[in-house]
Amino acid sequence: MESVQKTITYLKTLLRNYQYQYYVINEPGIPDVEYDRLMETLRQLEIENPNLLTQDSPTQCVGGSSISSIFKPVHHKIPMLSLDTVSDESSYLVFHQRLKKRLNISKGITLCCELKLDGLAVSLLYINGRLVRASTRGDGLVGEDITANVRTISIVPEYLTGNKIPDYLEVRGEVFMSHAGFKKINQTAYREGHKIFSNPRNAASGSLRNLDPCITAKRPLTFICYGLGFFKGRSMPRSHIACLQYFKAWGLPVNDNTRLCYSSGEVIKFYHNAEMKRPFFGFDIDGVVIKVDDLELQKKIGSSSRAPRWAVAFKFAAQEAITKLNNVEFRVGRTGVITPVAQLSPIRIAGVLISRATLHNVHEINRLGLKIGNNVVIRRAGDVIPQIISVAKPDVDSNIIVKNITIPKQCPGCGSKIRFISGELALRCTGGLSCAAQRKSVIRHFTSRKALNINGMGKAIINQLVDKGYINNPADLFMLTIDQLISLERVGQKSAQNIIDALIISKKTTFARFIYALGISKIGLVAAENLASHFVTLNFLLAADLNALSSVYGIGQTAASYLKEFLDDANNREVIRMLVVEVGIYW
Ligand code: I6G
Repeated sequence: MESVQKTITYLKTLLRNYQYQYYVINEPGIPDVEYDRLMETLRQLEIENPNLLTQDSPTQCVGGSSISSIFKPVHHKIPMLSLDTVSDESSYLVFHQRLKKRLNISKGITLCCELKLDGLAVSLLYINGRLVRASTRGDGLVGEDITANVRTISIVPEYLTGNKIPDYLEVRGEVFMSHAGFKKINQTAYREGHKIFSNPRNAASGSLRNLDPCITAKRPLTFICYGLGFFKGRSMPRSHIACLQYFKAWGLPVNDNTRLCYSSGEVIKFYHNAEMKRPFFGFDIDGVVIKVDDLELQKKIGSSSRAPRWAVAFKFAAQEAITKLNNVEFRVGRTGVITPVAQLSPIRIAGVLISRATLHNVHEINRLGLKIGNNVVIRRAGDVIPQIISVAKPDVDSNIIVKNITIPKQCPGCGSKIRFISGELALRCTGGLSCAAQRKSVIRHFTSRKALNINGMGKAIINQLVDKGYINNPADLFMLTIDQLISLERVGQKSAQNIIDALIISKKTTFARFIYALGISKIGLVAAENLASHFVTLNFLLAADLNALSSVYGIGQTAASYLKEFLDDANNREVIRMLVVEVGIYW
């Protein structure tokens, strides 16, 4: 018993600490999924040991806190509650059955289903149709006065429009940031050397709870209403959906994806449909919210001190988890860009086993302060490649041994020098056509349709030819023998002969296709055509200096410098010589 009490006390302290980090200082210490898990553990322990349940437990309170002394306090006339959550169909069905039991009905209940936006709950107060105050949820009873900041959100009307506006209307909703807005402010923050936000919610929260409304005004915040608070001065409709329709008629933004459902089956269908459309909304949602539509019935069912009993958040499977960073591997792409790839202790996120995550570039390693051995927060959003969001706060396992990540000086594929391209924050191998790591993709590009268009030379064949050591660069293709081709899997006499014929035909090409086929970074077909018509002969192109290259129409400084570097490389020159002199490519 004593040890259960200790665990409960420990969990309460831990959760309060995380609530402070999340709601007050806007720096989530752990992913939502971990937070939810700790909360659920505490809730279970309290159910099993009801004598240890106290009213100040995080399980009994609304998540946010009004500890901040920066903004004026606002006392909510009606508490701004949180929502209970379910995260699978069977838990939802339990909620649905409980509703029916509470209402003592066997027939269907009308439920209003909405998207659950991942933003910040905000209350707007309109008196005689004019916005007079906006506040955060805070601890549910007392929030923060953020009126000046909310006034900068253009979608929030200063005056309501339309008819029959109540004298006193409190509207509740979510302030959030779209994916496009988030990308834009992080690009600006990066350019100006400011802090990068880790996700749109974090960006919305930081922007909204900012002391300077001029800064908030520059942030692309938006808002959607989801409910009614206190109101006076006219009779309101009888249902939640009708409230939303009134809001809309008064010029307040509402979400058009809201639907009425009449059975648990329809609700589950709505949930799966929203989950499917999730990557396309353009903003983050973390589930759907199901509410009893009839306001009288809502009243009848009532609320706990924390959440209404007539609503539930049906959350999507977690997209985040914590795992260990075991190593960072540096991989070479076709154009020589070297990308750090995180090797992780395998972990399942939304049913998919994850053991790798992209780190984009070396700057990302510094930005995240990553070290090998760190526990890291992984996010897998939609079909996007998993990413490392942050280093997890080592609250339990603080004795972990970590090791710095060494940035290689030589290409892991060919040992050539690596160059740091500051404009792109990228590492790039200077080995060009001779780099083993780039070999297969370089040759694949060379044979592709818009390049030399070598029929029958598919990916599987190229992979086998490189693996067997028959070819190392594009020029070697033309030295292949029928016997070598026949020795490959699924290549017979006839297809081998077809490949040889295609190689012969491909020797007659155009200067532009030849330039493009070399696979130089930033030199696509259009750039290659411009270069070909400008220089006309290979000799002129090979002799051009940086100035001459960048004077070509459509060739910028970056493309010119890649081109120059490529053409100056002795290995690349040798492959070009072999292609023209020994193979006899012509145009
Ligand atoms: O936090 C919330 C997000 C969305 C909500 C909510 C909601 O409806 C779409 N609805 C209620 C009733 C509450 N919180 C308390």
